[in-house]
Amino acid sequence: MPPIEIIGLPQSNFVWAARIAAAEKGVPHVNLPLPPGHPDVAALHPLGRIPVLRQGDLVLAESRAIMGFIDQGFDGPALMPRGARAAALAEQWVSVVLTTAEPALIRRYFFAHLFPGTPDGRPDRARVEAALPETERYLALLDGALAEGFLGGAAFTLADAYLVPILHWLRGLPESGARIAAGQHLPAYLDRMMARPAVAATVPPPLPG
Ligand SMILES: N[C@@H](CCC(=O)N[C@@H](CS)C(=O)NCC(=O)O)C(=O)O
Repeated sequence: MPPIEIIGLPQSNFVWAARIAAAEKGVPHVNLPLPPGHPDVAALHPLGRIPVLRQGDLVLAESRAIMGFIDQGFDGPALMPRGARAAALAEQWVSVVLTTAEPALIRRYFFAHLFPGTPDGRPDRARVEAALPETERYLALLDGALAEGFLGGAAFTLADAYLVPILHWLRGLPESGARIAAGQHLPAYLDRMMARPAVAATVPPPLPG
């Protein structure tokens, strides 16, 4: 079998989610830590984004396609339920995270800390404050959805692979860290997830700065 490469900086929540999926499935992979926009990434991804999966002559962009390929294409534990009803319920949570929670929590709140664009490099307080209400809202929503032990259910799915990197990065920031710590399910969930072998094996190096 040609080796599987998952291309993209390992700190990217999408790259990490894809790597968690591979590790949960028991599929070995190599990580090429290239940033978005790198010429090698631009040559493979229609939008120059990360992650990209490459295996032999197969090149796949978009984390959901990559994670679906990993789940469907290899032996190992199912990462999405196979029945229509359970699969749809899990997919619903994948979609909630991908389309609404992630942009609010990472792109708007977390990036106001990480990429502030301020002269002294300090967090952009105006952007942080503007993002806080929706950060609170999504963390409360996700907290409630963890009642059965995993996101939206009682077994690990790709929805959890997407959520763990987001929560990991948010736990390191003051406002979101406090909100996670105060959650009913979030702190124990994140501790349990971080202890899973597939997650522990793919934890990226700390973010620069
Ligand atoms: N829908 C894409 C999103 C990927 C994405 O936005 N990745 C970020 C890094 S976390 C990126 O490449 N950003 C660069 C850009 O937006 O140009 C997926 O699920 O793979």
